[in-house]
Amino acid sequence: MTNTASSPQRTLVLIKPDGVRRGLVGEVISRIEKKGYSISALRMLNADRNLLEEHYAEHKGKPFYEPLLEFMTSGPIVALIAQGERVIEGFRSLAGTTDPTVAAPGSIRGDLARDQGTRVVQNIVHGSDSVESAEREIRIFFPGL
Ligand code: DAT
Ligand code: MG
Repeated sequence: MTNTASSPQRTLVLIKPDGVRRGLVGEVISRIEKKGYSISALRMLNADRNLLEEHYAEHKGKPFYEPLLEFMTSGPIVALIAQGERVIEGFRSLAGTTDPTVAAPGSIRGDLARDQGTRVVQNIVHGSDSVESAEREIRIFFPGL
């Protein structure tokens, strides 16, 4: 067989401060691994505002933008790169829809999160939504990778 395989698709996953506070780092990583994706980089950090402004640039000006930055700087987060065929849509499916109240049971957000009555939705994880976003976000959290 000729080697026509391209490099595997990558996505940026963040385990947000609510996930870390609640001790769900292992649970989230376990779901990614059990699905069959591999983790090629991993770090825990206290994200500063500048980094998050870059990451969430598309949401600037929205009513939940300031609460989102405040929430994301409220404690440590875990950033990781997951890879595999169609991992971008695969992880978004594992994560479930943005609103945890209606995210499908079986998904990370559907099983592990709910509305906390806060101005920003707290939903455990972030996952890139396109190849362009994934590569842009990976450069922010893992410069050089
Ligand atoms: P996702 O994280 O599912 O890609 P997004 O990129 O639209 O969702 O928004 C980023 C985060 O901001 C999301 O995970 C939770 C929060 N958020 C989004 N829409 C919101 C809303 N209408 N009210 C409050 N928080 C919101
Ligand atoms: Mg998004």
